[in-house]
Amino acid sequence: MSGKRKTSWTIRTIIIIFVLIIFPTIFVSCSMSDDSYSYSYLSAKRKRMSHKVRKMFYHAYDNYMTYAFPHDELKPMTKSFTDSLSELGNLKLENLPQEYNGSALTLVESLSSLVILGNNTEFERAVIWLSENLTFDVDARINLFECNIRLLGGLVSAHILATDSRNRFTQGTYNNQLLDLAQDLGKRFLPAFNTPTGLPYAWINLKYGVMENETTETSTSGCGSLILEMGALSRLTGDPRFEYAALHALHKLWGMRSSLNLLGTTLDVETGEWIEYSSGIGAGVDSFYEYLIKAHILFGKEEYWRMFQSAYLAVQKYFRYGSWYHEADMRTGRATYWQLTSLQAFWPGVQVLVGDITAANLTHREFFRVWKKFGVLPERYLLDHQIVHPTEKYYPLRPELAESTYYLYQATKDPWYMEVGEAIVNSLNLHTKVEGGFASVRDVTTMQLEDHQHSFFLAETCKYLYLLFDDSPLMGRNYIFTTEGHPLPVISDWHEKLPDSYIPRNWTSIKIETQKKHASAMSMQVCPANLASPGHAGHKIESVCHVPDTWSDHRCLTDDDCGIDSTNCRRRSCSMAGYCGLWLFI
Ligand code: DMJ
Repeated sequence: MSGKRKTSWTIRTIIIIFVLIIFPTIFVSCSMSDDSYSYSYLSAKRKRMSHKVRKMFYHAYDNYMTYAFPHDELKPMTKSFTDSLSELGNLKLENLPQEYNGSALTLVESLSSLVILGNNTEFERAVIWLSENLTFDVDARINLFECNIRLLGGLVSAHILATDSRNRFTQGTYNNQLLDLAQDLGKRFLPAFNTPTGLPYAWINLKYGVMENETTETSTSGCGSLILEMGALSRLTGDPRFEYAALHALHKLWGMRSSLNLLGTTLDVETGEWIEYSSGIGAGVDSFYEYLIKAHILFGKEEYWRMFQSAYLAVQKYFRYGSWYHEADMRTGRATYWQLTSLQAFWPGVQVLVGDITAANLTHREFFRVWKKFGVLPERYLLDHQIVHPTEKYYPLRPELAESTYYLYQATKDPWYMEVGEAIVNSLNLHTKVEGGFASVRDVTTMQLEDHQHSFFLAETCKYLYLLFDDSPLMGRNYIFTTEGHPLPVISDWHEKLPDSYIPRNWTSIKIETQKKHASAMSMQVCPANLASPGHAGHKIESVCHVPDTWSDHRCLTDDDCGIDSTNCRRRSCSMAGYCGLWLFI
């Protein structure tokens, strides 16, 4: 080949490479990287997505009001209803009531979401209807935990929102009716605590109290996560019995922990003995951990913090395996079940509350990976075989992944979490939206649907997704969310004075140089925000949003193998050559 021909071949090859590969990637990646993180792009996205979630909420709500109200929950596929309050937690559907026509459960669960969406007119209409019609004097055996988080929590939170002048409730139309209803319900709970241990029965008949021969078996979350709602009820009514009962049960439960600071999953309320020694952070235990840290935030008591800290450290020590959490025997700490459950996805949200954001981010990322694999989260996924559990293939519109995404976005403001939220919203619309509402998924491998729209879809799933894209409704207010997503305000009046020992005397002169870069807020016992205070300017702390690339040599096959950049919290992507980075030219 002559020199001239060689040169022209080389030039031609360069032009072809440029036109076919480099130019399009420069064009695509520049427009992606500039656009995808520009302020105007993000605010347009936030607006578009919050509008989309608002539409989802009203599709679910309007259909409930049309086809199911005042019954408990909507059956969206047949446009009918189910009076499911007495079925919640009742897996074998035992002792169902003969004459029970619902408690407008989904409406109560929607109250705080209506306020967050700014729909005060509908909120007010609902409050008036409930004030005039709702009664708990019904012959129905209900699950104490479920009734507490959904009905009591929904009412207490809505009462607080109704009395908040910022919500412009029409003057004179609200006279604490929701609080009266909550107090009536709370009193009906009290007989459940009348056991030799003070641990409450899991089941109670709202009209007649504890039934004869009632089962004495309950779960850790069932008797250990009542304190937020019952504590708030006591603070609001001045009747200490609710808070006392819940706290007494919590003390008893905490006293049953093993020497490893682990608890089991089920126990006997009469004998105070464990029934199931294996436990994790998912079903039957989850909200126990959540309520320790949230009770500390809401009531300012140091003892909640101490309990939480011990429990949290034990979880990290005995359940955690990389980004995952397995189950373990409370007596030995030995791993028992290697399973991911959909409920566990709340955990990164709790970790955000204590400032362990790096760990939260890693775990959240793994849950999202499973979500993407199926389009939604399977109820149970076998980690050792990487397959869905043969009998727990369902996804009942659960909120936990959206919840953690919301917390992580609030903590990092990393736009990547909005992408996660967008993917969740799109999946829900694609797979679960039907003409009559949103249906649960019976089998995530086939996307076969089930005729049930759970009330927590309105209380939690839609709420967290909405707040992810528009947090203005809660701006300037300090709230915690109950495990059912009902906001409770953090107010100094409810805070007991913290002992001096709680706040380090040398608060402002903590030497961060001596602390490990990645040390967690738990191990330092200080809030990360304080470490980043102006007094400490100049100290470079590696960003808490950092997620390492999957492989230490930074090789990758897809974007999923790449992490979050530690310096700017941007998601790294996989180059054509197979390396993770923040590429201008992919
Ligand atoms: C909700 O009722 C609450 O979040 C509870 O703590 C766990 N399960 C559901 C939603 O999945």
